Parts: sequence; C-alpha cells; structure tokens
Amino acid sequence: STSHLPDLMHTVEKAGQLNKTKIAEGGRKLRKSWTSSWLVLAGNSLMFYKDPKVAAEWTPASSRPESSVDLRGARIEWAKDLSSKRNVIHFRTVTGNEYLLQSDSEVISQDWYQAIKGVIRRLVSC
Ligand code: I3P
Repeated sequence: STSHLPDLMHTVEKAGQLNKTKIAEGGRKLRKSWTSSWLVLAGNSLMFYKDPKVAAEWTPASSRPESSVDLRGARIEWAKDLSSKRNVIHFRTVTGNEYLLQSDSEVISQDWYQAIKGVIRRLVSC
C-alpha cells in the first residue's frame, strides 16, 4: 500500500546521504559493514533507503525504506573510539540497536546530529 505516502511527504524533515553501519542488534554486537545510505528523518522515525543514483530526483515515493528506527527514547552522541573515521555519530535505539553514521563533511555530520537530536528532544516532551 502507498497510503502512507501523502503523510510522509508532509513530514520529511531532512533527507540525504550518509555512510552507515549497524554495530549492534538488540544489544548484541555486530560486525561492521559500512555502506552508503539515504537517510530520511520524518515524524518519529529515521528511515534508511537505498542510496538513489540521482539524489535530486529522490522523493518519498521513489522506493520503500530498507529499514526504519523509532526515535522515541533513542540516544545520540559523537562516537569516540568506535571508528577510525572522522565526524562519526553514534546512534542507539531504546531496543538496543546501534548505528554509526558518518560523512567526511563535518557540516553534513553536524546538521544530521542536530536534526536527529532535535527530534529526540521533541519526543521526550510528548
Ligand atoms: C572492518 C572495516 C571497517 C572498520 C572496522 C574493520 O573490517 O574495515 O571499515 O571500521 O574496524 O573491522 P572488515 O572489512 O574486515 O569487516 P572503521 O572504518 O569504522 O574504523 P573495527 O573492527 O576497528 O571497528
């Protein structure tokens, strides 16, 4: 069904490319596997899509998310000692799924950090 799409189109707060690896599932450590991912911040969710070939042509209707996480109760911090890469965000859901999100651009990483943190804060006060 595509009934969620009109709603999603109105609530997309931010979308763009980041490098991503999941490092834990339900608190269990996973082997890192960095991939380029298209992130969409909308409503209470952070969604991960396949990286589109032409970023400017992406719309919420282009494809379905590969996965999605609930931002309620999530935590975000700058990763220290978790990667050799720079500008790495450490993100953890309430269910114990952990991700590293990274861009070589400090500005891009900072923007995502602030945007995700903003949504998490907003949800705390709901
Ligand atoms: C991992 C891969 C990652 C690296 C990770 C390696 O090896 O090279 O890029 O993390 O380091 O284990 P493999 O490809 O063999 O799975 P960073 O790039 O984030 O440093 P780690 O094991 O020290 O976390």
